[in-house]
Amino acid sequence: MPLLRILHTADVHLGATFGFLGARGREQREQLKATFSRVVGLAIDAQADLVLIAGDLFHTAYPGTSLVSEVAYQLGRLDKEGIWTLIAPGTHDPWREGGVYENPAFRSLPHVHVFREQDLTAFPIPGLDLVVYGAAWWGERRDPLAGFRPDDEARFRVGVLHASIRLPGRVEEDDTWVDRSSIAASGLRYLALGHWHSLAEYSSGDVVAFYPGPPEPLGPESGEGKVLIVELGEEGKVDVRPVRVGRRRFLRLDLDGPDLVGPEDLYARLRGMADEDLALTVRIRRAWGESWIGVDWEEMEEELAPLFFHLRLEVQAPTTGSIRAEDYPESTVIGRFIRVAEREMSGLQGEDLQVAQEALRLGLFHLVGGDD
Ligand SMILES: [Mn+2]
Repeated sequence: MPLLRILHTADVHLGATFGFLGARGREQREQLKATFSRVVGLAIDAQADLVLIAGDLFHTAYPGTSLVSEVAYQLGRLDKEGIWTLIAPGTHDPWREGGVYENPAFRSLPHVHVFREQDLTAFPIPGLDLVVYGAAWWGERRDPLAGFRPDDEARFRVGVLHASIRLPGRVEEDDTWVDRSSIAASGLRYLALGHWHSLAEYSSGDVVAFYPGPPEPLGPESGEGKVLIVELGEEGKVDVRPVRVGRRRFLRLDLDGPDLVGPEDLYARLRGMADEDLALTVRIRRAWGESWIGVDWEEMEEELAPLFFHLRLEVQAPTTGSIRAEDYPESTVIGRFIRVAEREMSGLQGEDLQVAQEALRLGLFHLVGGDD
């Protein structure tokens, strides 16, 4: 039996627009709200004591009224169950005069607290023997955990912050960061982080620290749509369990023409990946040569698109630099053309060479059927 159960989420980005999804953008924008509602449902079902939101709950500091009331309704569901929600404003939804976190809809919920200082502030939670330390992002480049020492008698101490981790040689400068040494020295049992968009652990010393990533994926490289259920037990025990709540998946697939038999093979492969919740971007390199002549890429994309949430085929256009003779046997027209051209060009220089290179480029262009 855990003594304290926390649901940790961050980077929800409610209100984000998804221009790159075209007509489907609106649906994903709606899905962010549906997934957030699922997160709230999970906190209730899991009988969490509190929910920590480590920044970027909203995509902007001034979201529209209907979105604010929707979120206030969701936080109200937690409030009614006596579940606390603690929010550390992030880079996208910073604490601002007249901004979203000053909205009466938030202030009227007794179990909701928004951190508004840039210094870590203690928020003791009555009845749980817990103090939550949090800060708001204010755009100053400093480590809010530097020199921090907790000053309380509580049994449990957790932190909530929107920040990068400073990783020497990799991440040195950002709008906000914490050093691993300050995490290790913080005396916190658990640090709930937000800002980086994928699930990652940065536990340091005895302090367990995680980024959950967005609960609903926002695009490629934005995690798998998970929240963390964090359980604090006896003797410093911390158990962290990721739970998938997101609906959509974003995937980028790189394919190389010479590894594919031809367009039918590609078509069959993509058909086999059909998934109405998958946004798939396929990058196709070097799809030129006999078997690819005359492929109508737009038509292929149109035919396959209904099998996915979103599908985009990015086809690399051929250039002389990207076509290599060794990809094409002498027996093929292109193979022979490249070899003859290279032989002719070997003795040329200056303007003659430029003219010959242009001739090769145009010839290849016609042979492989590139775009105009
Ligand atoms: Mn974010």
